[in-house]
Amino acid sequence: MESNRNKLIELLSASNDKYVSGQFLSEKLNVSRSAIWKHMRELEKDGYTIEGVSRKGYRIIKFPDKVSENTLQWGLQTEWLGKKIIHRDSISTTQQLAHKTAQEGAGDGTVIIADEQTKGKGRMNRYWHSSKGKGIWMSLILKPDIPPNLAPQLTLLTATVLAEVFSSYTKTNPKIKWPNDILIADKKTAGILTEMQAEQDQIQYVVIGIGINVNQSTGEIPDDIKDRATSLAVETGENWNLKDLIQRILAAFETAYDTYITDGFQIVKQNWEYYGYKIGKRLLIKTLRNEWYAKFIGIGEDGALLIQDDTGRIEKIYSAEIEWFKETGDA
Ligand code: BTX
Repeated sequence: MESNRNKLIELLSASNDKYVSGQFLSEKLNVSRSAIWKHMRELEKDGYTIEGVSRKGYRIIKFPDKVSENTLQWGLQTEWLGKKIIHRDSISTTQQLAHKTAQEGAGDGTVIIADEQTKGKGRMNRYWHSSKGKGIWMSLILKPDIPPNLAPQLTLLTATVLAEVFSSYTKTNPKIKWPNDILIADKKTAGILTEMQAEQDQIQYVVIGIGINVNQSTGEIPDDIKDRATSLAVETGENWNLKDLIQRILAAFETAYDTYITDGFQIVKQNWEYYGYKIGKRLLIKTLRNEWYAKFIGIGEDGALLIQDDTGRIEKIYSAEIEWFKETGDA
């Protein structure tokens, strides 16, 4: 029963908004046309809106708000990204399943997404809080034909995509804190974790993990990060449809990524600097070895952080080196 239902949704989704005849569906599922009709009524109980027109057939007009492989695929405006989606209600971390799926040969553009992560990962073994149904927790599997040392550029690219979608769709004013935090009103709304499997000079695959706080209320943000974290709902006073947001992000990502692969990093750099947090400010920079003041002047052609010290000398800092940077009062 359940599998027939899924098959039906799949067949209807695949035809987008075109009608699919009852005859075709009953042949495919090997059940009577009245059984098809009953399935449709059941689907409506699950939150689907289905239109049935005699001599034309059926089509789905509206999917339930719930995120699933089918609801995400329906209306997704991409050529290759998210053509395969794996959705889980709950998972330890989407990164792990993404690695496993990639190692088993998943195609470029496969998307792994979950309603909840029980062991969400941040960078350097930090945790990422990923509560059920409140945010977007997803990993993109990519196979870019670029040298492995350029992979960090993909983090910056992802950050610009999120900033653009937040700004145009949710009308917020996002800033990107180098290299991978998206801040709204100075608080972290999204984070990006890029992991890569590569041989010496060739990338096998990259997994880009994207975590976005969407519909948490202030009270739902854990106490230990409350002063540094926020959600789109807190900042806008509205709840956002996760499916719509995911689809917009995937479509925007595909466009930005295709442009990057053909034209290089220049446009990403410009977009990044447009949203860059504290560009032009004097910062306290702290690495594992050192601590000093310098002015943050932008990012380099390779994505490194560009700083200028008090003597005017410009230096590049890579993400592996920096622990944090903070604006000083005496700019
Ligand atoms: P990060 O290391 O920059 O940030 C982690 C730090 O951010 C934590 O130490 C904590 O202080 C704070 N933090 C934890 N959870 C949240 C949250 N929900 N909102 C704001 N701040 C938080 C950033 O790492 C990279 C995050 C990537 C998350 C995605 S989700 C899909 C994929 N799967 C997975 O396990 N990780 C990625």
